Amino acid sequence: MSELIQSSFADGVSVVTLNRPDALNALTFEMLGELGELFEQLDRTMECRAVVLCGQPKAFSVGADLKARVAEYDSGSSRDPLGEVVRQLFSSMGKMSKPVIAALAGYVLGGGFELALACDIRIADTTARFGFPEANVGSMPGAGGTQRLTRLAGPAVAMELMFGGERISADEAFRLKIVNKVVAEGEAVSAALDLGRRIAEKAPLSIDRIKASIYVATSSDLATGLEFEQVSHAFLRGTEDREEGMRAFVEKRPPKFLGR
Ligand code: CO8
Repeated sequence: MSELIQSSFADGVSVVTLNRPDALNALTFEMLGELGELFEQLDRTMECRAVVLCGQPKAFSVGADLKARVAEYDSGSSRDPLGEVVRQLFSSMGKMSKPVIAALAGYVLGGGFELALACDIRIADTTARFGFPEANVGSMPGAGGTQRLTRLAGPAVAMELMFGGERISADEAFRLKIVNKVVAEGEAVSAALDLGRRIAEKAPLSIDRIKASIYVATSSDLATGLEFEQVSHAFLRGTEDREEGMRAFVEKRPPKFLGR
């Protein structure tokens, strides 16, 4: 792994850092490929119970690297390898068995905003600024932004942000239900870590099934969602961790979950 993506692990939580500060974390093919590989690896790692994704103080990410895109990928209507990688990666995040929490500061623009929307939970500090400038350069959010933001904040909000391209503050993003929480400058990562550690204490299969059920709720009718929930609940009833959780409660001790 290059220095473009850094990661560390403690207390059941992996912290993944986008590390291209000179270009405000503009996303390149290489970075996205590495991020995808790392997420795949973390998804398979039992000890990792939650992931915090963060950037740099000045930018979570300003989106696609426009310079690289012009130089390498700008081939009109032909294949779009960056688009393919980005869509695959962002969709895979929703399918991971553990939560991905975005810790946001500075610019959260374009594809960087779409990356934040592909996370399960967003915590922003007061410096975070959100916007979709794609229409300024003759493009549009193409990495799930039109779909994920609409589901999160509704069509009118999505259209206003994507038509106008204005940047909004962290407080405004909170008011629009785009971020879960706003914290003081420089504290997004520690707030996301606190949440990650709390999640890491829970039964991992419960977290996995809750996440999957909630995603089904955002993309299906009620009957389908209720059925998925019921099947997931029935699955958990047969797990060792559920037995352990109940026993630990009765014995007044902390549970020891093994993900079985
Ligand atoms: N790509 C490459 N480099 C960038 C980008 C970018 N998107 N944004 C900033 N940089 C670079 C600058 O060129 C500059 O580098 P250098 O010093 O070598 O010239 C450095 O980062 C610092 O930038 P600025 O000096 O401009 O910093 P400012 O604080 O003055 O301004 C802004 C910051 C407002 C963020 C400004 O740089 C800007 O407007 N950047 C463009 C942002 C943008 O348009 N992003 C959207 C890109 S399109 C997109 O993300 C679509 C994703 C679709 C995914 C694929 C689906 C198919």
